[in-house]
Amino acid sequence: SKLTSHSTVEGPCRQGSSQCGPNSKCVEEGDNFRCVCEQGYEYLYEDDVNGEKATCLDINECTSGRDNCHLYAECVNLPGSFACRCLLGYSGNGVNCERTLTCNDLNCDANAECDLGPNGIPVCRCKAGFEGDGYVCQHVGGIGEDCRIVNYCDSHASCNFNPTAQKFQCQCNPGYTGDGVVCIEEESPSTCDVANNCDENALCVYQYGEYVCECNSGFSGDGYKCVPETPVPVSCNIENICHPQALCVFDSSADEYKCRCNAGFVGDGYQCTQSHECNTVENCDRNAQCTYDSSSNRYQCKCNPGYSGDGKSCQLEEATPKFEGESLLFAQGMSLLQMPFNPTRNNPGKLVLMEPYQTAIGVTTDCQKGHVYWTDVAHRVIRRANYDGSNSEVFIKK
Ligand SMILES: [Ca+2]
Repeated sequence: SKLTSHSTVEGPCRQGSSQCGPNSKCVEEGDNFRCVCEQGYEYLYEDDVNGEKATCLDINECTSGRDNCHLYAECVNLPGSFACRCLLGYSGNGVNCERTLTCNDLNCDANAECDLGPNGIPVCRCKAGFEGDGYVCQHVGGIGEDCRIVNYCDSHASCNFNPTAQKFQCQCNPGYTGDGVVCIEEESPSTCDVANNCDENALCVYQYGEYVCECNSGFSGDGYKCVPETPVPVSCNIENICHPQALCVFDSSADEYKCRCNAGFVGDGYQCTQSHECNTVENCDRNAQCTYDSSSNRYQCKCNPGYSGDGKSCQLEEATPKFEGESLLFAQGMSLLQMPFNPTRNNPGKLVLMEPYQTAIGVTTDCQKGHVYWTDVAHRVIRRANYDGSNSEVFIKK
């Protein structure tokens, strides 16, 4: 037994322990040993004259995010460990912190006071002369108690000396009635014969033992406020007042029966006219589309691109020549002239241009560009000008 007790002490750590630095412990591994940092410490390796040397340093759990303190707690770093402490206004073990109640958090009765209890927890306590849980406190004693000691009178009452009872008692203020602890406003005795408070479209009449306001005929209301009666319109489910091209249907949103024009007709149900809008009638040309026109808030037929018309009839568009009136353009010697097919006194025809010494023949026009071309055989060139004769120029030289 002596040997066995010695064997542990005589293991590798017997010598090795002295080589382990502060905050570390020796761990045996077979015939060898190893220095291991104690819990809460970690190795810091640094270069030494003898090579690499390891020391064990405290882990700062607070700054390294290894703590489990509550959001409303502060973390305190300690050698080898850490601690959590709830912030001011919070209580708990630091891992769990709850807001500490204050007197402001409680809704004590007006006749109660708030104190901090033995655990620092606030408590409502009824004031002297009152009893209850602190949230509802009632006066102890009752009517007849001297109201100078505890004023339990209503807010519409005062504590007065009652000569009959020979003590101070609560007494309702003028205009209020009650025992002084509970006072209610006295009802105004003024009826319309005194107060003259009926609506201008009402009369004050004596009825069933009292004066009351009554609206004049043609008006409805309580007599103090009267409004003109509006004639109740006949509902179409009682009397058929709808247009022949309409049906009487129940409108659940308005909670009443309403006339509604049949499909293909538009109107308020009392007057319906045939709709020509293409969303109800397919009346567009086959080369048109029914589109919604936001400017007129209507559906309208619109000819497809390349077609023109009102949408109900669309024609293929063709490149229309730009003829300037119905006239004949011709050359005569040095001149180009324009002559209407039906000359009048005001429009007898005109000289378009004259080029000196030219002999113009073979006049033709480019109606797309509005040009007139002709040959000047005297100069052996082809010339060009605008329809009105302006910008006359040689187009092709000889
Ligand atoms: Ca620590």
